[in-house]
Amino acid sequence: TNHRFSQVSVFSVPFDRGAARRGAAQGPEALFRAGLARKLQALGVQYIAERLAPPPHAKGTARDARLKNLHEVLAVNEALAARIHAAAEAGHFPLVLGGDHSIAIGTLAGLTRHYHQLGVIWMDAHSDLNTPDTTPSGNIHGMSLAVGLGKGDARLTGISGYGSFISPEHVVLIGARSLDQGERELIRREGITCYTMQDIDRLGMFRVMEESIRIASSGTDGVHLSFDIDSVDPSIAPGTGTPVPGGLSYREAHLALETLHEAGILVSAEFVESNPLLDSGQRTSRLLVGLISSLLGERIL
Ligand code: 4U7
Ligand code: MN
Ligand code: MN
Ligand code: MN
Repeated sequence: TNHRFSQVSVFSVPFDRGAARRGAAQGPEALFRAGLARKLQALGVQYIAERLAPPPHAKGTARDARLKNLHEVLAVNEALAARIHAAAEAGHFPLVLGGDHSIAIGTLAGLTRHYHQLGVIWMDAHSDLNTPDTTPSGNIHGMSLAVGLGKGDARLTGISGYGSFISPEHVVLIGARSLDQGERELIRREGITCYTMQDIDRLGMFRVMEESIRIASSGTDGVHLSFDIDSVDPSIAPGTGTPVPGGLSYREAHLALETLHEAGILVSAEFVESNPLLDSGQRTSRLLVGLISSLLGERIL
């Protein structure tokens, strides 16, 4: 993915309390069951694997319907941010396996401690730009990109610690097809680049990736890929909690990750929202192992 990294640090994050449905916590182990370790070895990737501890249930703490399971989300993301920062400092490439998408809060917080001008490519059916004021659900996995931009509840944005956030001009959304009204307004107001499924239909995935790579890497010191499996069409990736029809095809998804490998701009990646309890057999887990392989340089010929 990028020659300047000696090693990949794989972080399994068995956490799903940022989402409405349980099961994404089992995502990482399903990827290993589907052959991830064998694939990394076959690709010659030097890696170390670490599993974060699931946070204890916060019992007796006040419940907030606009920020569900806030205390658990804070605990896992504070721990993750510290581990990601340490990996980045050590010159490693963090590969984060979720877990629901709320864990991007910790990944981004850890990365922005080290990379002060981080670019972000966010592949998702959604934009995850809600705040407690706009959320229709109260689920924090729909707020993680907003938190990365420094918006939302101060306890969540405070995980970043150093008050260093990503800038809207360095963010690119790819695959969007389910946006809430508050998210649309934020995208327009902040001038965030968004390639919707309509744009991908019209421009083609290769051009969308060329433009995304240019935008996310211009004026930044590294680019993070946040890949929500619900960006892919539910007909080929059924194992996810918030499926939306009309998503990326198998080849569009692979093309995106192959293009990112070739560009060599990434400093980190995460794959989230895979829910083995909703999968049909190992379909989604196997697809993800293939997508991760494309990102790490697997070639057809
Ligand atoms: B995911 C939603 F209202 N926008 O905020 C919300 F449609 O990480 C969905 O992208 C969020 O899967 C989906 O709850 C979060 C909803
Ligand atoms: Mn998401
Ligand atoms: Mn640093
Ligand atoms: Mn999503």
